[in-house]
Amino acid sequence: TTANPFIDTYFKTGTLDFLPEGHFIDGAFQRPSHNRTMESLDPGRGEAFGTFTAGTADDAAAAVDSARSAFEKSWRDTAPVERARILQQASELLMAELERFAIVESLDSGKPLNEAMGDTKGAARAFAYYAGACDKLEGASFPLGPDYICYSIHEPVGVAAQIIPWNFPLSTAARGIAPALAAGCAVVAKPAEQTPYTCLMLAELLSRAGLPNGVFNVVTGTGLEIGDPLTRSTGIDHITFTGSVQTGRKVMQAAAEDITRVVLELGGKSPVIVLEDCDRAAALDGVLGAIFENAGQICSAGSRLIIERGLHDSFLQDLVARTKALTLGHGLRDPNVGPVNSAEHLAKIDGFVSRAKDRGASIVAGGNVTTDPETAAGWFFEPTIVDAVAADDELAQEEVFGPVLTVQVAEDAEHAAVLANDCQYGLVAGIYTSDFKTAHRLARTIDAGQIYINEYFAGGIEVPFGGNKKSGFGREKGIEGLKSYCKTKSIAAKIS
Ligand code: TXE
Repeated sequence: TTANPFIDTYFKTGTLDFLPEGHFIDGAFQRPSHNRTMESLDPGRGEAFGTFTAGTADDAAAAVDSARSAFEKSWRDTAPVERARILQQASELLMAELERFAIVESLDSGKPLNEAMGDTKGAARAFAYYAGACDKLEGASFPLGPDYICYSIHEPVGVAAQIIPWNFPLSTAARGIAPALAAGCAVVAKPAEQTPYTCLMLAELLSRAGLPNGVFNVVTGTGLEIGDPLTRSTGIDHITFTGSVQTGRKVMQAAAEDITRVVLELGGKSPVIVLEDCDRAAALDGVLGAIFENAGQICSAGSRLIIERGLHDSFLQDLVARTKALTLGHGLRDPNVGPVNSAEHLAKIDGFVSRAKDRGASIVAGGNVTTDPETAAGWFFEPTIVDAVAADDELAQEEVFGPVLTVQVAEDAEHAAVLANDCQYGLVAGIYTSDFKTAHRLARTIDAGQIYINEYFAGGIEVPFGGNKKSGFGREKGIEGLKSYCKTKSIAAKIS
């Protein structure tokens, strides 16, 4: 037993009695007449724990209509300070209901409960941050001389679609939904079919926070039946997509039909550079967290360790020891590393590692599919380190999206930067060194949207986030993330 009655109930019954059902459209849960459902699976046990609606293109269209009408009727003209009040209230409700959200998030995605708690706090923080920004969307005035008045205003783009992945269901939703609502947009969200629940719970919470009906809608179902029609809908003015490059390409093509704005946050293969003069303890913690948090299923995971030659042997020895000591288990039991999200995804990770083994890879930790040591169930992959990986090896180039770290040796800082840039992705990069000049020189040289110096995953909702190269384009978070949901209008008047 645990200290939490929800968790105890779940382990006894295999389900939770407060899982939402139906789409959330026009301010209420609605079950469409077709009554089609899908099962949501618990990755820690490999079994279903709930059902949800498998929507159709008609359901997606109903959600878009609801959003458009709410946008035009009132939301776009709601005073910013009123929008701020609602978003702040949502943030406070989320903090008050932290455990309930975190338990569902952990169960649905598989991630350890303390990580899900962190994600839920991050989501609450996103609502608070954008609550504070609602009434600060200032325009500018332009000096055309005494005969003119010329100024700009930021208008909401309209109806924004959010297509959300399964690795951070709640926090990815919040970082898109909060700025969209703050800007005055209405939203239709489509959570991943693997993880629908916290987005639906968020919809109900936003209603309680005072959000008018129809301003935020959620439709659940597959990418093909809900995601694709949303990207083609003429009622959608902005698409925020987080997911794979392959699907991102389809989203961009569909958006091109109607010249719809799109922000794409795609995959990564992010380097962590560790130089000889680094703070070793900080670097060890950083490298471990960068790849094994959320079992490596993070777009910005640090999946390529690039280490200076003189440090390689001793650092790797410590890293391997720390990696082998990590505990695995069901997310709700709060292990160091949880399961991966699905059987298909486990097979994908295993495919990468098996092919590397066939090529004679030097696997110095892990390397195998496994199960929860307590129950012999679930979809787990051992925390894995592969040493001496060539720069052009599949494992150093492709996103594995699992707990698999590659190691490459650099001769010096400049060589490390060359290795870091030798990749199709450019999302983030980590640098560990105590020489601030080297750190900032590398930060300028590396082609990535975000650089972490001496702490991986540093920064928060205040800091613009997004990728270069195949990692996508557009920025979320920060004021830049808010402006993404605005269109600037310039007004020039002759007054003489
Ligand atoms: O992604 P998809 P999948 C990477 C990671 C992973 C791989 C595949 O490498 O192994 O992608 O994951 C919706 N039109 N990332 O298959 O397909 C889908 O329902 C519109 C990186 O889960 O990109 C889900 O809601 N939408 C990543 C969302 O897109 C469509 C996070 C993401 O699914 C659609 C996740 C379509 N045609 C995976 N098809 C990151 N950047 O963090 C699917 N979807």
